[in-house]
Amino acid sequence: MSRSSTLAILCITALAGTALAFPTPGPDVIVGDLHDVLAYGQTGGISAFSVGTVSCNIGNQRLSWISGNNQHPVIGTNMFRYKVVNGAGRFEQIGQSWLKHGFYALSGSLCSPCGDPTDGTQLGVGCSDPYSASLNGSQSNLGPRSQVNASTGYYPFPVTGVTSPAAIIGRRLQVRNTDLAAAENAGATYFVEGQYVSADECAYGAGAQFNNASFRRVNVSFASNQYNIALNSTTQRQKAAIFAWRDVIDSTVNIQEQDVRSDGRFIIAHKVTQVAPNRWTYEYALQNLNSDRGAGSFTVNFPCSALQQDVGFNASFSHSGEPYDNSPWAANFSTPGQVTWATAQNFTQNPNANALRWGTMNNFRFTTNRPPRNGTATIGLFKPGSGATISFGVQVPRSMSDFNADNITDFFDYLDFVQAFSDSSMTADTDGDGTLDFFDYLDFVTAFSAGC
Ligand SMILES: [Ca+2]
Ligand SMILES: [Ca+2]
Ligand SMILES: [Ca+2]
Repeated sequence: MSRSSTLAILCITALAGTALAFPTPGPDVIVGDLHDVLAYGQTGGISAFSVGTVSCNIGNQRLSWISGNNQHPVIGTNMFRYKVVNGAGRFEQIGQSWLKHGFYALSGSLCSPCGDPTDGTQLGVGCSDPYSASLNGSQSNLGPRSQVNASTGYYPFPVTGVTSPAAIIGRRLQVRNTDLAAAENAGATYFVEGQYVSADECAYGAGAQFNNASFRRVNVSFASNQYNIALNSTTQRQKAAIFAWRDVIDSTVNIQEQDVRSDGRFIIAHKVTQVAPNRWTYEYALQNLNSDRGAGSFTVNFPCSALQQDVGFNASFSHSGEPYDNSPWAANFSTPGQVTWATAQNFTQNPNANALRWGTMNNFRFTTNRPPRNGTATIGLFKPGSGATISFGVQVPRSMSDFNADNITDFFDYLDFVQAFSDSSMTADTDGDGTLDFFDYLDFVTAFSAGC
């Protein structure tokens, strides 16, 4: 049995275990700094960048860094943007790169004094290793994401089956110009993210692989016919980019982490914003940190009395010969009481369907006439495995018939509505047009009869 397959099995064993209470020895790589950026220009409406990364080993054992086999880390970078659209904020992924393959670990002291220098085939305990933006953007040394299992850290090596990179943008961190243009993105805030994947640390289990992404704010500008990025602020270590929405932009954003048994982690952020007297925008962002199974659907409660308005979706795009479909997930309201966004095809129909893969984030949104209540969202896992879904609490639209907002529809709601209506209380203005009339009464009775 090869070392890599041994590691993969060990990793799953460790993740499946429950002994998380005590510190686990082992190597633990993090992104200590995003320290360097480059812009390469544009082709066909797409701009290319690269981001330099400095890794640190904060564990208590050395981390493998062997260039000639699959026992070295791979490094991905992403770009994200926050902006306000029609009164509500959205934090979206707008770009992704292929993966830099680590080839030699220096023995630097970025995170702590390096007391364990090595010959370059391992990252010493407490030591750091820098890759410049130029190295991370060197096209011939970049491999596809699709061949990497970010949960176990396994990938075949050497990389095969890839086509030559396109000039300028091939394999690099690609972003559509429309996602960068000042005119279309007034007031936007941009972030880059770096993430290391290492089979070696995964073998020691229980959490070392969940701190491998860090983010940093960048500024975007346009000059000499190309988009440029410049570093801003400082690197936020051990935080996936989705945390920037809450920790940099808006402290009221809710974030939770959901782990898939024997697999990896999803991070879900959401926020409900009242954008008009009778309108609320629900924004959900789902980042797949390192789940190999990926997500194939996302479902939230949506009562039949809720208006469907500005239903939206966003995903970043795979490129440069990755086999994945890039078509957007369609929203489906056909099941009463919920909305589900899903891939165009399931895993059986197409293993390369447009699933939410590791290292990427999707957004789901709608605006409706219903205020929020506590409800449920569900991730449908894409690849088969133990358990098909993960459910967790989020804010969802409250049904019109639940007039007293206690999360159930019963006769008290009817009584309370009739009282409010006869008192000329605007709480009974169910259609939100600012006047109380028979149409409001009709709307409520219709929703009440349907139980939604
Ligand atoms: Ca780690
Ligand atoms: Ca009620
Ligand atoms: Ca009305």
